[in-house]
Amino acid sequence: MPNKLPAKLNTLQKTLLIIGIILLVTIILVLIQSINTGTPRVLPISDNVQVSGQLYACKLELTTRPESRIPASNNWDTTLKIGFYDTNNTLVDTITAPSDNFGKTTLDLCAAGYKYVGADYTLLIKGYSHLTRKFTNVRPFDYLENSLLFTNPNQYLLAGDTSVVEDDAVNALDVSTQTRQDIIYTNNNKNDLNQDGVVNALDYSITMRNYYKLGESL
Ligand SMILES: [Ca+2]
Ligand SMILES: [Ca+2]
Repeated sequence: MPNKLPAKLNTLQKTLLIIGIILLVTIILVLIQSINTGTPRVLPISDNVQVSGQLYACKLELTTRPESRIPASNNWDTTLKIGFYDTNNTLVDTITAPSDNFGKTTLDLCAAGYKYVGADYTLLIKGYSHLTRKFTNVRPFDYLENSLLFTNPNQYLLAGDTSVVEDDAVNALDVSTQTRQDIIYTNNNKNDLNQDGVVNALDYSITMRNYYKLGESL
């Protein structure tokens, strides 16, 4: 009997100690959670959150197709002069850039310092030895990255404007240029309209087919 009382006290002490430890750990965990996460704020239904802004394109990819190339595919490179006109037909900018064999021209408008917003534009696009084509109601700047295809047959860039006189017309000046002794039967790039590597009758026939044609304008 004399030994039972201390034994009971020890058991009670152990129980209290365990309870104390559990309470202490619980308190510490609650404190840590409240410090780290806090209490999330739930917006009441009456809160009205609005986000607005304008997106404009940084990267614009144009695909154009010069007519009558030999071979007909993967042979569409030229140098493009692209005029951007706003809804008032006011010239915003003119950009000159090469297109690759797939007809693609990639413009980084942000790097160039341009800040266009979403709106309709008219594009006047002229190839290296081609007449100007007009593309209306174009929205090139609605997305951060945008691609425009101008490759339908009625959108082909018409060839034959090769004279140093930049008149955006196919006429006698271009014929006389194309048949010059220092150009005919050479690989002169501007007069090799079909890009088969030589200036000859095939190119001359393209010029004659477009004779008297003019580039499109606003
Ligand atoms: Ca011309
Ligand atoms: Ca040729």
